[in-house]
Amino acid sequence: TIRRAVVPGSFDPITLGHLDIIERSAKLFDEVHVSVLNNSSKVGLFTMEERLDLIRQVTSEYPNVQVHYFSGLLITHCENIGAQTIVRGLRAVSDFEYEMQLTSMNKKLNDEIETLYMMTNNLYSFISSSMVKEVAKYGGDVSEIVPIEVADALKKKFAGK
Ligand code: COD
Repeated sequence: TIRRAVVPGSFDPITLGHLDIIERSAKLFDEVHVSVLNNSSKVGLFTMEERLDLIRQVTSEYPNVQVHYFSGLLITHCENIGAQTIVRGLRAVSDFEYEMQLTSMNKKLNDEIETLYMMTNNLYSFISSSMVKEVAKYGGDVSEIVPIEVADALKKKFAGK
């Protein structure tokens, strides 16, 4: 059987922390599906099309990585694409409580689908999309914490505001 993993998230926008988890997953699984939550009640900085486009650009060197969006339940999305595993990153103890709830609920919905946690790379443990947006908004340098394509996209976003 093909080992398929889903790496789900908001990715608003993708950071080097996310990319590290995706790259490491690509070594462990036959197929990695980076799946972006389309949440109509939560307006992000980047549109869905922009997020997908940025993720596709920065993962183009990995032939086994695919990028999609999903709406509704993550578990239903995993069932639809035939993924047996969800991969999540863990940065700090503060992530743990939310992640435990998420995993427990997903287990309840379908206990055949496993969630695997990867410890953040120490270099990227402090990075979050929200901080990246805040730093970029006020003109700070984010070129060492996001891919260059994302740094450029952030500059354009905030230049136009
Ligand atoms: N280092 C390592 N990992 C990182 C880093 C970093 N610096 N930054 C982020 N990550 C990891 C996160 O821990 C996460 O695993 C992943 O990267 C994506 O991060 P985000 O912040 O973009 O993702 P979230 O937390 O917004 O994703 C939430 C989901 C989309 C998974 C969740 O809301 C969901 O599944 N929604 C659908 C509805 C559903 O099924 N809910 C669950 C049952 S109620």
